[in-house]
Amino acid sequence: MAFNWNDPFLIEDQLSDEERMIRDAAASFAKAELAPRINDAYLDETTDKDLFKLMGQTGLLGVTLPEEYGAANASYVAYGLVAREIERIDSGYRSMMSVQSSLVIYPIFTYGSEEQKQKYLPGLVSGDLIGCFGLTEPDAGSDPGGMKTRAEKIEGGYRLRGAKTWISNAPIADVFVVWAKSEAHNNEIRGFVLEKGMKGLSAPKIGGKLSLRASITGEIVMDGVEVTEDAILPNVSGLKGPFGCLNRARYGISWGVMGAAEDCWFRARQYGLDRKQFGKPLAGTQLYQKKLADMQTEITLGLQASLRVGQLMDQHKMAPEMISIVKRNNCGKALDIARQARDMHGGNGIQIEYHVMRHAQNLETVNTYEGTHDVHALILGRAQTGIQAFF
Ligand code: TGC
Ligand code: FAD
Repeated sequence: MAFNWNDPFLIEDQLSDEERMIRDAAASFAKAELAPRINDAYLDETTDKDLFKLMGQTGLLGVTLPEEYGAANASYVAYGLVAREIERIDSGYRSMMSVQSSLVIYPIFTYGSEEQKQKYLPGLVSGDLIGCFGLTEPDAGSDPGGMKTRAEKIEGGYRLRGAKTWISNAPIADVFVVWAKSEAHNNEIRGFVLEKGMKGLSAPKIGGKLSLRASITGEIVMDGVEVTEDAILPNVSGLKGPFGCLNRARYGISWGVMGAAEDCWFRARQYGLDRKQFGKPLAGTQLYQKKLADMQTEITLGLQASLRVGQLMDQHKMAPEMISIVKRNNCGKALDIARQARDMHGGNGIQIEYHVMRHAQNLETVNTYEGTHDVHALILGRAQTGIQAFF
């Protein structure tokens, strides 16, 4: 049996025909629509809203949802493969997709009323509506239980006050899934679906990011936003609501970052084959080959692990700690790989045309959001010792 250097464990053979088909659609889309846009979008810090519709038309939003909402009813493995292909181009584009799929479509589908599902899901799946997810606050990041946003009971509904920060898609969002402590429910955390244009709701852009520049980020300011009773997500309460969404998004990220890492690895390999110093290709030196071998090893192990977790999710055997292992490991490894690839490109490595430094910059964010590298270590430490070390 010949060794396949870019698929050492034959991941390809472990996918179903349907998964391969969705993966191929995502790869073609990424090549045709994302690759030509990314350099300008990154340099200019602009987000193309039309990409949501284009992703929707290609069937890449909410892929795990049933067909009645216009979705593909695909597996979690397929969702991971989509994330990998999109993040091969840019982590910001994957962010746009995964917030929409895991953090907006998923909670409305899982925790929403029938009316909420009918009202929002078709538009979110087609990309005609853009969604965002507000959990983090200026004083509550790793510790979302410390949130200050409050929902006060008023006649016929609720009045929301508070501020969310670092919210992907917020400035261009039509639909806002926000989490607040509800006074009418013993201050339990509850989810609310807000809509653009509501009185007291604004979402200013956060400018000046040196990372994830192609994905717009903002605040959500709720200055006494009044909503009717039907805005509350009826079927979940407590932190397990937002965490149920984060499980899906973190899992997708574990595949996505491997796509970014693969792009860095393939580019470093090719650069080393093309570039000669001291009379021979860089790829013919021991140090260069050691770095390529490390990249190949970490990516192969990371992909195989995410595939396993995806299969377990599809079999309803997932535990959140499994996802902490792959989110933490794959983000950390992808960040190391991107930094190495930047170094292996020498001076050219800092140029936008070579892509590797953009990936490295992006992965700084991905290693931080959805639970930092260290927070996932604490989740895993607690799971094996029974002692929580957060405080
Ligand atoms: P803790 O006591 O551990 O749990 C409270 C309740 O939540 C339940 N729970 C989970 N349920 C489902 N899945 C999970 N992963 C869960 N983790 C916890 C738990 O069972 C309990 O339920 P109940 O019924 O007993 O009340 O809560 P804690 O306050 O001690 O939590 C600590 C910690 C560190 C685990 C947690 O707060 C944490 O994970 N922090 C990280 C915060 C985070 O990930 N924020 C992400 C914000 S969104 C984002 O970054 C989007 S970026 C998207 C993009 O652009 O791609
Ligand atoms: P902090 O919690 O203040 O952490 C700072 C440092 O302290 C980290 O190194 C952390 O690991 C460490 N630390 C924290 N607690 C402990 C502890 N107990 N022990 C040891 N070390 C600890 N949030 C949303 O809700 N929705 C979004 O769409 C979203 N998109 C984002 C997009 C971008 C570009 C970014 C940068 C962030 C986004 N976030 C979003 C927020 C993100 O989830 C938070 O930034 C993240 O959870 C970390 O919170 P923090 O920034 O407040 O850092």
